[in-house]
Amino acid sequence: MARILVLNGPNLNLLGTREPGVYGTTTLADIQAAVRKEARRLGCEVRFQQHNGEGALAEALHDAMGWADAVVFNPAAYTHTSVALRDAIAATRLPVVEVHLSNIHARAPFRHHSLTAEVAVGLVSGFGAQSYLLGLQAALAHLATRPSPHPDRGVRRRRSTVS
Ligand code: CA2
Repeated sequence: MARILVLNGPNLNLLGTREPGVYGTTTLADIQAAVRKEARRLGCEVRFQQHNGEGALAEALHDAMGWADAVVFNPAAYTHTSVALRDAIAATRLPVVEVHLSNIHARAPFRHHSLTAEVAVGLVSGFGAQSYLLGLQAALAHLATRPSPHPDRGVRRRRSTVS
């Protein structure tokens, strides 16, 4: 069974409690419940982490190398500023699907560029909480196209037989 880290960056712990006009009324706990339900439907394991600090996010990515097959990551404001997280993603060599609640390209110009998406396998942006479900689906679809880095678990390709 594929194991997926769903990782959230700074201030996303405030979702639903502050600035509902920008980010809506759905809380991070609501999103996690929806992702857990989707994970059950898709047959994968999900673990959640949220950190406000860049170092803690980098450590979560390092730790994921030891157990995760892929990461669904909303780096929040660090998306646009963090060379450290960009390098951490590249160093882990884990497939990372970047997700955003809002469409970052429809917002202020400073949000248009993502440093982290440059090293992600792809980006889902603009679908609210649904972005996380689409991100999870994308991560699993990506894993299905390649052999698992963990031979004892995860998504494995069937060995073809030659007669
Ligand atoms: O749209 C997204 O998911 C973002 O990653 C959200 C970030 C923003 O900096 C990115 O450009 C796009 C901001 C997350 C802050 O969340 C808050 C939630 C409630 C109150 C205040 C901030």
